[in-house]
Amino acid sequence: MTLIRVPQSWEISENQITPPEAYFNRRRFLKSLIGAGIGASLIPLNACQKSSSETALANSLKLPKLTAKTNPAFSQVDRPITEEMLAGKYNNFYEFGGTKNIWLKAQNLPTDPWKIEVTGLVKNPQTYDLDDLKKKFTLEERIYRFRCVEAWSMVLPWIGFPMKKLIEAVEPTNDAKFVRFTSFYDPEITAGPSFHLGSLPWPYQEGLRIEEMANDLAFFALGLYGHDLPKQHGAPVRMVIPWKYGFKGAKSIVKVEFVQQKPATYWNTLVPNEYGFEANVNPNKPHPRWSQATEKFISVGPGLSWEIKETLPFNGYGEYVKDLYS
Ligand SMILES: Nc1nc2c(c(=O)[nH]1)N[C@H]1C(S)=C(S)[C@@H](COP(=O)(O)O)O[C@H]1N2
Ligand SMILES: [Mo]
Repeated sequence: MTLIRVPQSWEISENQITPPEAYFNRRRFLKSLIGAGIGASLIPLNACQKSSSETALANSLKLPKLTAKTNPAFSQVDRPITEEMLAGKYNNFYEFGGTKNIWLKAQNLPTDPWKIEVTGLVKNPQTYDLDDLKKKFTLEERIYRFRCVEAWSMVLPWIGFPMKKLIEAVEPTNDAKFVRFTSFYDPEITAGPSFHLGSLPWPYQEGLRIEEMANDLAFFALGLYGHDLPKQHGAPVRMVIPWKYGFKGAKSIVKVEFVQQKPATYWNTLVPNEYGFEANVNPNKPHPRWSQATEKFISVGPGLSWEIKETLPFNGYGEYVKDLYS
């Protein structure tokens, strides 16, 4: 499959964490501004690029408050919560480019108004806007471990609701076996230049077995760090599946479809031997190009550094999900 050539430029970012100097250096910073179409007005500010970048980052995280009671079952893990300024500038959101520092480009994501269509094999199809979601579902906070397939990890305080509540609301029929989740996609807005070249399988889609979606851990996040979800993290609503690799958690969800057959998913379509449909975190199953036995835990900012930690089966959530895979 010729598409396998396409990922070469991002093999680097998968294997290696970019040092912060690299993504705050002058050239890249200017390039990212130009990419976002606002370079010209900021170029005279050479002298304070780093601080204006920090300010822009802080602004991208300055969002309306969204608070909810912390679910006592998920109120802490054995690691500190990752600092917000660090999580907010180290993202994967390929619609905006293949590097980690897409936070600025992601600010182009239009999130208001937003609709999420829930459809397919259900008795009660629904279209929700964001207010509907906030009103119809009881929000809670959950502190979850987060593990990317590239072997970096964080701990993030999400605000949202369990996916099983959505299942209850729409009542899937007996034929519904899988669920397909679709991310926002508009090539005018989202595609970074290199991503126009190959025929990539946009929009980004992910899938779960319906039993996985019904597991208590599976979560829709509308917020993070006590406020609305930042655009770089997949505003205004994204999936969080803490026992699976991060790529299973599609961002900026516009559609949820209950279906009979296993849906095709983005990374699995692109590189099937590297990114399986199930993608449970598993220290004993190496990725074809690197080990998954350990991970780089990113917690303290503002500079990027990490601690090497052992990876846990199911990312530490085995007690909740073991029955799904017996
Ligand atoms: N739509 C969309 N969702 C996505 C991705 C993406 O590129 N596009 N990347 C995935 C990957 S690989 C990871 S690790 C997480 C990163 O989430 P974060 O940037 O909020 O930490 O988002 C996932 N969801
Ligand atoms: Mo990832």
